[in-house]
Amino acid sequence: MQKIALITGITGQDGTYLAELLLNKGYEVHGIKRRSSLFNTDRIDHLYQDPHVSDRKFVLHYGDLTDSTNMVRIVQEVQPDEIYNLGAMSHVKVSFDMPEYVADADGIGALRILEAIRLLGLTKKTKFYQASTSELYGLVQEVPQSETTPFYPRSPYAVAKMYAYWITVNYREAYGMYACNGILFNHESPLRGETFVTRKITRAVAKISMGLQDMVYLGNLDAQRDWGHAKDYVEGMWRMLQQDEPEDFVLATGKTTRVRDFVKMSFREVGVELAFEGEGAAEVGKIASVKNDDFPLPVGATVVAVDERYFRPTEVELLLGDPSKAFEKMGWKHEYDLSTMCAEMVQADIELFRRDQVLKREGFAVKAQHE
Ligand code: NDP
Ligand code: GDR
Repeated sequence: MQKIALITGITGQDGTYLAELLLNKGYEVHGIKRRSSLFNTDRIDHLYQDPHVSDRKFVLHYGDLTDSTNMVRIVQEVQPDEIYNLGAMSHVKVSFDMPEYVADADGIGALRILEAIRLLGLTKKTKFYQASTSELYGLVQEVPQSETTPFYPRSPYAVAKMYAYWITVNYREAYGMYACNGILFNHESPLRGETFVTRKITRAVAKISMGLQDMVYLGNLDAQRDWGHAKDYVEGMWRMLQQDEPEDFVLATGKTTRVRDFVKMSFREVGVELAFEGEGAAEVGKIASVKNDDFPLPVGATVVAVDERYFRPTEVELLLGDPSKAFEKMGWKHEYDLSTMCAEMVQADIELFRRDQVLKREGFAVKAQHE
């Protein structure tokens, strides 16, 4: 029997990789996309099937996690075997600017889907995956962090995700639903949103190396993250819904890296060694030696500066996950290492900006997007 999956957040990084994975496994995949004034399906356009084609395997529905009736209608129409709730306003810093909306979409959004499953009598049919996060650990209580580490959320985003975490556990216990939380540590890829730190860095490195940008402003360079590759992590999400019993799992690499080291690693990919001056807020990074002769900036040029506008009112300083439960029970482990992923991201961004480079060379204005 062909399985049917419904993915919220299908236009995002993880939604795209998960849709690809499930289509390859023979699933019929439905996704919820938001109405926007411009096309917002760039990442999934290669999966698109014209609505006039019969027997489609990839179907998009307009919807929003803040709209209960819309959720009920879509779940009723699709009758999914599996729902992956990946939709969220997922930027931690931005959540301080729009906390109420984030509580609604990221917190109550999960409840809306769980209620749709329950009210439609699908509790025995439909399995539910909640995109929980290592941000739940927040202020360090224990290292490494595992399924039993206490939570201490440090942002409106994390607090909203904490509600979603517990309501998922509660519906599992109260109604016997197959519902689980994947507590995922940071995962990145060439499809990562442009304002998350890794992608912001790899984009900047690509542009600087191509003469399209002079420098990049960053926030806290001392934060430490357990970074994996999104492709590995969507495989773990799927495995969580294929177990005999629903359980919550941490997915992580078990290694942590400082933001500054990711910056160094990324510049190394274009042949540049960076020396940082001092530590902390006033720090300015300078090129110490330029290895490639044709690098557009001189030795000693400042390419990284710290700007406190990127600091968070409350920061999560250290994330380091213990993925041993996922390995023991599901045989899951990460395949990509950080330097391979970093190289992939920098090269993908260089490819992306080749067009801009030609335009600039021919005298056309090139749009700057530094956020
Ligand atoms: P992205 O930000 O790339 O994607 C988020 C998706 O959610 C987009 O498709 C977005 O749509 C959609 N969305 C936003 N608001 C709503 C809403 N109100 N209703 C419906 N859909 C909405 O996130 P990722 O792919 O990186 O992450 C996927 C999920 O996993 C998120 O829930 C995130 O919080 C969580 N997570 C991510 C981790 C990571 O490191 N990537 C780690 C742990 C958890 P649009 O394209 O229109 O904006
Ligand atoms: P995070 O990811 O907050 O961990 O949430 P992000 O890449 O935004 O930040 C990681 C760390 O880098 C520091 N930082 C900067 N961050 C951004 N965005 N921009 C900067 O200029 C910058 N400079 C330094 C941050 O302070 C932070 O410490 C991601 C999201 O995908 C969440 O949805 C997910 O739940 C968690 O990962 C796990």
